[in-house]
Amino acid sequence: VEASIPEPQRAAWTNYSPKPFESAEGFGKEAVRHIETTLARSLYNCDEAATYAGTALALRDRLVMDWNKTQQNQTFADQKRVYYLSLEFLMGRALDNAMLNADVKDMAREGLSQLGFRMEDIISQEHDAALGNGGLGRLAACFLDSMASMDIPAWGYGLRYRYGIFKQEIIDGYQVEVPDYWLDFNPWEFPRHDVSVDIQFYGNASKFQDETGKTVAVWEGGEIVNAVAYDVPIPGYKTATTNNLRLWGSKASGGEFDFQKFNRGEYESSVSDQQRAETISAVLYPNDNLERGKELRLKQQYFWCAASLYDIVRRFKKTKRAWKDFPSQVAIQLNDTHPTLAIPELQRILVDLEGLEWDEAWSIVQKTFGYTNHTVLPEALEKWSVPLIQHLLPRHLQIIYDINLNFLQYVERNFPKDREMLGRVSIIEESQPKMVRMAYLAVIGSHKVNGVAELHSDLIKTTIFKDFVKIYGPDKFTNVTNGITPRRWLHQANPRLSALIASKLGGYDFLKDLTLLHKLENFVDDKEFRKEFAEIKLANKERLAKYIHETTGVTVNPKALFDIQVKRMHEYKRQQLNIFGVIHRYLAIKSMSPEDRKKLAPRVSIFGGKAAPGYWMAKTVIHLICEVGRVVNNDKDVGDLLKVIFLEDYNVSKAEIICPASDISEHISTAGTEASGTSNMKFVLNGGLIIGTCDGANIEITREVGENNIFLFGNLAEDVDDLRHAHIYQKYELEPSLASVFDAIKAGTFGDAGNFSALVNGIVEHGDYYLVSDDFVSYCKTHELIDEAYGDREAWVTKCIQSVARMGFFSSDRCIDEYAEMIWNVEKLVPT
Ligand code: 4GP
Repeated sequence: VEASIPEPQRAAWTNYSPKPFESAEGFGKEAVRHIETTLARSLYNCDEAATYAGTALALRDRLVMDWNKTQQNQTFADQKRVYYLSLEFLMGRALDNAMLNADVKDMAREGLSQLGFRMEDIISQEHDAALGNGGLGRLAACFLDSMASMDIPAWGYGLRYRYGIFKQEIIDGYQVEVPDYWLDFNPWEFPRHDVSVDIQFYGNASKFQDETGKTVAVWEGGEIVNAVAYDVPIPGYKTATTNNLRLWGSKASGGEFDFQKFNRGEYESSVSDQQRAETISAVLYPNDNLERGKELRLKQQYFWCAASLYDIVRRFKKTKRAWKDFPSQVAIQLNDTHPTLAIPELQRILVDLEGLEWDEAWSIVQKTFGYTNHTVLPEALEKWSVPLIQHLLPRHLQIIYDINLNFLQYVERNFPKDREMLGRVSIIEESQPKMVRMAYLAVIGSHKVNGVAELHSDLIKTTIFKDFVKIYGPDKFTNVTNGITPRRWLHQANPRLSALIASKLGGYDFLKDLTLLHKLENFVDDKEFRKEFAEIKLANKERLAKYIHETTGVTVNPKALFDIQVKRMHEYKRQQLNIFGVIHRYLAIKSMSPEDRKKLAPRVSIFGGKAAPGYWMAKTVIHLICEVGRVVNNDKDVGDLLKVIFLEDYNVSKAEIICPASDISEHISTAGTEASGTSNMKFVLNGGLIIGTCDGANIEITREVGENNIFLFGNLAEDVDDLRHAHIYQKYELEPSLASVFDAIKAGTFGDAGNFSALVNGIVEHGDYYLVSDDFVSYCKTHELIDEAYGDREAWVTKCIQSVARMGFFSSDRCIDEYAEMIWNVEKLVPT
């Protein structure tokens, strides 16, 4: 390829090609050039927003050079690529990450200071890219960072939502949802108007025999919507590798609007097609661990899968390889069942459009896909009604039926004695209406299925996919325990701790190989190190205290024990257990003598998290937390002993302030419900301990950090079924301590008791599905142990340091290694 361009032309090009800045002055020049020319602002009207924009554009120029080169290298190298299909990418802010990964943050800081600005103020101008709900979307973002940092040729594919997850406001103690329009200024995306593809919906599917007697399927009519690519560069840490995240936006096919209608004066209806089309990528569905079969959601899924596959197939076809080579060039990972339609879509492309035989195509499909399951909660398992798929994607329904027929015939041949198995494993659920079970389709169409922590991966094999383990054997199922990127969640969120670690370990290599942290064990008894470690924690708590004061008006004591639970609001995550525990503590303080109060360790209970807009019970819990805060924070008897805070609008950039500031964080789901959890890892990596149930990754965290360094409590997953059964069929006496909490609520201590009756009754009268009452006593006892342990501050610091030293396993780099080896069979491409 290079030889095709004449030497003088190449030399001129190289000469004119921009060079990355290499000093504070170099950065300053670039930033000011962008502020003055790209943004048309000047010294006299340049505020922080404009300075952010100039800084981001200067950084972006750098990024783009590496990005272009990476993409070119990947094309020339022509090796296997990974495609990570995720309906959610919860990226957070990009500027700080870009500066750190390119190792130019100090230069930029100095340059900004010369211009009269503080780095922190500029960074905080950026709007979070919040294209996700919670753990699943943030995991995808961590994986992108790891894949780029590890030089894995990988692309992310997602949707370019115009509105990400809503902004949460708390008004009078209630959650109010406000749309999050984040695209006003987004320097991190590149519209690729030349990369677009028409996507078909509705219409009719029919089959006929061609002249050779072969059956041919056609899908005709219906509606066409155009998918346009928006590319986002994903820089690796201290490597030139810059991967691509491609997000699809929807547009009306064939132009802006209907000119004929416009010319007839029908202005409103002339734009309606355009609006209909744009609706597809307009907004992220705000549900975490919950699926609701809405037609627009299914449209989003197909639109994104079809556009992505078209793109992947087009790229493969350019290599002129035979179709049988497809799986050795392409690995597609399905992040949950949301992209499952990619399976019938690839089959359709291969059979209907490329003319392959069914079996040959199907073998390619199965070798190409891997599927990650993120939940066993029944309400989160996706099912789509057959009539809806029939209507929206008639040809895909035929294909799904054919996949199912072949699969069931296979099962019947191999398990002739278990006739009931056919009904159990069929992709089609024989309900009214019939439903397509997407998880089954994903299992059948993939070569590997993985859960996200050991317990969870065991559970999927013994519960939802039990029959499939019999059918395919256990090797199809595996585990990849989740991880987090240490670049964002240690280095960026907690620069002082990162620097302290680097000073002891002789540099920042641990950010690329987190297992090096184990060397910190050598410094557990090092006085200076311990002192500085504790000082950093205090400084991080002061930073959070300042933020709490600014946003809620409440003053908290940074020396108090900070007890934090931030995550989506969900009954299974049991924020209600936490707030009941807080009320229990409050009642205990109220009944104490002033002398006893003096002995008590002060606490700040901090909550944060969004409730899905339609999830009434979760909103009730938010309201209870806010009401308890209102009462407790204004109670003179209590003073500093207890403060209760609800932080509004929890998101990625806020997590970066919150995670470094915990003494204790709460991961207290009903055992067997939290697939992994990842904030547990973030808090421990930042030198906080955790209270948790034996659930998800808590179990492996315990294995790594040691039982003495974690506060575990509560019933085990294996006991949950029996306990639930007992609640329904046996008379249940409420523990006195929980009963007095409920009495206080019912007495109106925290406002109108009627507001909380459903929450209390769910436990007292309706079976206590999440086993709050079963775990309450051991939960409160464990908090007493925490108070005691925190009293011995030296021992506490030892626990924290040991825990940090033992968190090496939880880097998302380790996850990517495991996926690459066990599932993708993909090699690194190190930039030259
Ligand atoms: C989440 C799980 O609830 C969480 O335990 C896990 O850490 C995370 O995925 C990443 O694997 N699942 C979802 C969901 O967010 O919507 O199913």
